[in-house]
Amino acid sequence: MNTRRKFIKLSILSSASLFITKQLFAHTAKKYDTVKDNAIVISTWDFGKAANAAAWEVLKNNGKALDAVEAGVKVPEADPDVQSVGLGGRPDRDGRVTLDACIMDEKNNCGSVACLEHIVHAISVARMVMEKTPHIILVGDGALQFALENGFKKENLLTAKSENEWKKWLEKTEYKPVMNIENEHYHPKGDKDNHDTIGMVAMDNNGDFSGACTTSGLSYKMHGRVGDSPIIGAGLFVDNEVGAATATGVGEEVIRIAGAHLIVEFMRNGDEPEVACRKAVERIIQKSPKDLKDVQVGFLAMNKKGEYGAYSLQKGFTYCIRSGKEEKIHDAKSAF
Ligand code: SD4
Repeated sequence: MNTRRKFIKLSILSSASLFITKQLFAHTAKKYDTVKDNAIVISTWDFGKAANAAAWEVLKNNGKALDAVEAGVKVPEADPDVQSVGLGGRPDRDGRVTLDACIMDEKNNCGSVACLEHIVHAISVARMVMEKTPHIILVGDGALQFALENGFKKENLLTAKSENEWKKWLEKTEYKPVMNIENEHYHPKGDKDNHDTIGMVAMDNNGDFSGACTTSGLSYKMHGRVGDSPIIGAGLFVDNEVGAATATGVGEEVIRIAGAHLIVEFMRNGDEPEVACRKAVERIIQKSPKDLKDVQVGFLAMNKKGEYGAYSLQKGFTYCIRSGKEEKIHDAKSAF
């Protein structure tokens, strides 16, 4: 073999081995990426822990954030003991359990249902609105009709426990929706049931975000009242370039400032999640025409780096986080 041929052969061999080495490293790097715990899920209130566990089953197997958040929030929806979401949710003042829910993915697809009755998994109906219709929001009878046409089962969501509490509330015939703060009338100190909506945000191993939010809304609200939870930009917002945010508490205050969208925009401008949530709470304090003494609002957010944070108006807002490294319930800082 002359020198030139040898040189070409060597060059081919070394290019091939470089290619193989690169492929090997690429493979290792990809594997490392996958196990380096991109995946993370956060959700509102203590009941978020069980919801996160279900979401984590999807995320840890490299599932999509969209599937994770749906699977996650279905847990409290199906739990009759969680009296602020889905089955067993507290009714409106007419005794009707009406559900609000929305879902949003990494491509800005979104779907929502509001004032939906008789269907346990409002979040799955919202997802179906997103995936099977040209619309984003279906409400009331139209949402129910759509759900039934698509195979959802009609159920009675009013459990004996929630019905009895509602009847007791009726005795006072005092119209004051119940807030999720410790309150001498509804949630005496130490009452563990002083929580509300589940809002959940997840990033999957691919680095993609989705969010879901589902609730039976303010207890004993006026029939037909819709809160922030099914309103994209208020109760939930996802921007895959930036992160996502969700809200819980008195929806009127969250809608007034387009809370979740505002937080994502604060993060887009460089704020860390907790700072963004705090600024949104401060915006409510600045702008609300209402007396906020008995009003709770909690915000929860996560950015593309997997950093997360929360902030609330009043003390008592908790949230849960689950990742490859951490499973924890946190107390949010508050303005008051
Ligand atoms: C709403 N943010 O309907 C929801 C849930 C709630 O107190 O009732 N929070 O306003």
